[in-house]
Amino acid sequence: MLEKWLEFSHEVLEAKEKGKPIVALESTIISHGMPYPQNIHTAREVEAIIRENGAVPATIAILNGKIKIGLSNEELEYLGQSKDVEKASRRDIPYLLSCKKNGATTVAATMICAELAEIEVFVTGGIGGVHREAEVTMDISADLQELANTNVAVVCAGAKSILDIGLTLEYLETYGVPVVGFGTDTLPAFYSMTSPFNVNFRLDTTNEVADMIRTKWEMGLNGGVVVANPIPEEYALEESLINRVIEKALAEAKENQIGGKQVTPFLLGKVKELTEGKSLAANIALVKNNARVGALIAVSLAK
Ligand code: PSU
Ligand code: MN
Repeated sequence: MLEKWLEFSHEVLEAKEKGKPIVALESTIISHGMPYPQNIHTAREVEAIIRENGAVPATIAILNGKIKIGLSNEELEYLGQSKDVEKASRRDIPYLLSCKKNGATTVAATMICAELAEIEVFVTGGIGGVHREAEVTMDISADLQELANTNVAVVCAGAKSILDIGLTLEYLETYGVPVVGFGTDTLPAFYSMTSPFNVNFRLDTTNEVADMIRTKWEMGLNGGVVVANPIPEEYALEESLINRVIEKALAEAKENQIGGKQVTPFLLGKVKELTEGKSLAANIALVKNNARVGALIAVSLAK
């Protein structure tokens, strides 16, 4: 049944047959998270880092009504350049498939596709979460419900402070999603190594992280795990700068009455504009750092 929708690249198919570790990658970050051509360069570099660390990358997207697990160069290029690729989260998948459209998968949608493809580890930059003032707007990313239900470990650099990080942690706690700090006691805030919030558990090696993930699923405790990996120090942005910029971006979003799935891409775009590209360099560095850690976790899990 599912074969009808899933299409594996040769590389990923071969990895599956040989039981090699595989790491899923999202495509919203390519189509809606970074500008061209940095998006394509980063996507390729991230794939290369995963290979160098002993795993096989599987970038996921919806193309022409198929869920692609592993993309060709041309497909990556298309996702990076085309202006008519939808941002695809859980609710968008059936429409995009049945109408044979193209979609760049968010964390939520990538988790769904990774689970269908039996891939246990997924590397990204930042997860969606509970937005500031969500008590009025009810803007809570579908990523959090996916983390509650879908058996994929997500390696990220924490949550951006465009979100309400405290409420995001409360939400994850309610749904039993462990937030693990990789070599850190505090939850990183994407552009910075720390935030005012603690992680639930600190683990210092990828073997320990893999053991915890395996234990969760062996216990039948369904749902994801957040592995929070801080941005490398030399790329971290000054917190006063980033806070100022985020306040400005949030005010502009409000002024322009941005809503629904436009909110996150709008805020990310503004932050980039207002930091004159510094945020982009940080974003690229942290994703690459996550790729290394995610690959090593996948290797440990495959042992
Ligand atoms: N956070 C980032 N960069 C991103 C995203 C989030 O720092 O590119 C993307 C991810 O694909 C994430 C999505 O799953 O935005 C969340 O969107 P929303 O808030 O609409 O659920
Ligand atoms: Mn939202």
